[in-house]
Amino acid sequence: MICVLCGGTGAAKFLQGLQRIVPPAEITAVVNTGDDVMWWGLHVSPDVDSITYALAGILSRERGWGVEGDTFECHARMRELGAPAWFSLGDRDLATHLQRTQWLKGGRSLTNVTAEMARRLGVQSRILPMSDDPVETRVVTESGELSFQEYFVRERHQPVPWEVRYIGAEKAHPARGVLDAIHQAQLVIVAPSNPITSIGPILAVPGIRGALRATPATIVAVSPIVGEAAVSGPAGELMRAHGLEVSIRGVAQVYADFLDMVVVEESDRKLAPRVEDLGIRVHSCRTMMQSDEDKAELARQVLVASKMRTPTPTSQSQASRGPRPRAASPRRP
Ligand code: FO1
Repeated sequence: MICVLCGGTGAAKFLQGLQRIVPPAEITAVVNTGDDVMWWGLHVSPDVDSITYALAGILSRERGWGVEGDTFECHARMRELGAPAWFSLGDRDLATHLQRTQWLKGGRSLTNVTAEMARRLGVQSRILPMSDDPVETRVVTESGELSFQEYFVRERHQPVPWEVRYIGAEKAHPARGVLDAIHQAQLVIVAPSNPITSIGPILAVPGIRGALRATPATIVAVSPIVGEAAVSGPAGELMRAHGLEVSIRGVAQVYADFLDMVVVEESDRKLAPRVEDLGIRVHSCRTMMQSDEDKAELARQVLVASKMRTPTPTSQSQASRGPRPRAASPRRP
């Protein structure tokens, strides 16, 4: 089983590639819920929905969120009626939020709702929210404190961020199945998502970071940073706000206490020594995901790179024996 820690758009594209090269039933996605927002009285879970739609094959290619070919009739009418409209919900997407909100009000957990949504959309992979407890990512900026969506969408991540907070994280518990997925995985992949606002909230849920440090699985991250900038979105500014250099070294530092390897864009191969001196291996390949083939090839490269850590050939019998006992790693006392 492969466990993937996921945020939004980059993770969704990566999973579209991964499920082309491994059986979808072997994938467990652990997804950030720090972006969740109550909108028009509905519980919207953007990253859970992006991952679910991606694995169901209905994610909008153009937007990277919401449903392919969706219309925005309700959104237009809501704007005419004076409702806030800076966060656009498509008409088909709206059904997800209506049903999720109904199910949650009926007492179901976000884990249960997410699994039911995925099942009804024909998704065979497991999709787990990081927690059923509320964790809200908030961004402290030069113009005040904003929710993640206010920062990212309403303000188009223009205000300079000073700090990111995960409100409620210290009281949150990993959703049922998350810790087991990390411990039982042969491979854990940190998707090419924003280390601060997509992966950060997941790592802030007590117990998850400890599980990553203890698992026998190989852990590989795909860098969302190429050169000194994010492939997309505000990851660079947010890393800088947290005192991290915006580079593959900065990404490796966020995950240094549990990471074995980082997969980086070929053009960053020259920076490998600055990551290897953290005790983390580097695999370089093409990481930009324009086409479906790019997505599948990147996923393939991650699997190849992770297997590189097994010096002996991974014959079927060995593989079926489950995870290898981990070589003592200096970073995991
Ligand atoms: N991103 C935008 O830039 N503009 C939007 O109006 C917007 C609406 C939206 C609605 C549902 C949803 O699931 C995602 C949505 N996103 C929108 C993306 C959202 O901001 C995510 O948090 C990002 O994908 C980052 O994870």
